[in-house]
Amino acid sequence: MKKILFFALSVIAIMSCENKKDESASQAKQLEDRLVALQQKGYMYGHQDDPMYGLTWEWDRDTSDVLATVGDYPAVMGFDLGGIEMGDAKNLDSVPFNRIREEVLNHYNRGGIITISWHPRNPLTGGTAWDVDSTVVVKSILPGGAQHEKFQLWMQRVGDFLKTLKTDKGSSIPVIFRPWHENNGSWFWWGQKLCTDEEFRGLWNMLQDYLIGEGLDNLLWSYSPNLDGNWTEEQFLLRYPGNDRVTLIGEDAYQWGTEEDFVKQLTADLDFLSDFAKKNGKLIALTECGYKNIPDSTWWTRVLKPVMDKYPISYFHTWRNYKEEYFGPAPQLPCAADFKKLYDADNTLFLKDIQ
Ligand code: BMA
Repeated sequence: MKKILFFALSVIAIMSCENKKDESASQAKQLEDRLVALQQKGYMYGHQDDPMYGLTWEWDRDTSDVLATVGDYPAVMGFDLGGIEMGDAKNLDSVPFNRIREEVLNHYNRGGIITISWHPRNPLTGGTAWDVDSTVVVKSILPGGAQHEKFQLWMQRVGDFLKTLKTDKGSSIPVIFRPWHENNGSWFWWGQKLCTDEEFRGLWNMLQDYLIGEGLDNLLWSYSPNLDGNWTEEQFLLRYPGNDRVTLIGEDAYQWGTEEDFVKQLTADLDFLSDFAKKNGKLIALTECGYKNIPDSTWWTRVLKPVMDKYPISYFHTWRNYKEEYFGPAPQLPCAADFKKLYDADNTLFLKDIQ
């Protein structure tokens, strides 16, 4: 009898553990399932700081250059935590963190998807994320490094903020989190020439293990290097955090040079990424993309869309619209009509398509 009772109690205990595990995995996993399902319908459009400011306005409520252009919000909205590590009230682009929290909730409530990046300051020099004078910054914050303790506090501040992203009922809001982006370039202190492959992976793991250890199970981890054009699997794997650590593989792809070069590189990368993702069961996205100030009024449908149409991407995300530096559409821009064409296409998804 005792044995039966013990067996029954053990089964109940195991089941309740399993339930807990399922529950704890559910926010990120549910978002992953949703992304997989949506990808069958097409690819979503995302925009950085969309409800915060635009070409001619800032901090208004319920305003968006994208909404004003096509009558719909982006499906994905992105926000950045740069500055949270210092305990600042506003991020590196003067966006109050309280406002980020508010807009994350607004967008989640309207059925949208959130992505968050982080441009932390340089923990060794105190400079910006773009301060690349020293090649020992990453080393200095890894365990045993002189700045390790300081960086613990920085991670804690990121974690503390992320923990506040909750619905009114108190459940965590799922977020596509993509730290240490564009790491194959050398313009951020965590970039290619600024640390070894091993140090980079150590950096990724340190942040991920910390945030997961803090109970943040609502983060869907996105690894997003920069446009490369020449990836081989061997080279890509040098800094790839691993299949157990990444759900979505993105790339940040801007046209800086000629259209031909951009299309060629983007096509090569998406060939590689879509193959790699298929083999490894991952989602892919253009986690950032664009053509600064969109000097070509037909760029969206003539250059970008034909490439995206060929690949199973989850979303493409343009950076912020800020006065002299903008990447998304706005009604007064020459590219507005073309962007509307992109919006009207069957395979592009905006908020109304995913609600
Ligand atoms: C860069 C630029 C900067 C901005 C940073 C973080 O690409 O847009 O002006 O501060 O992103 O948003």
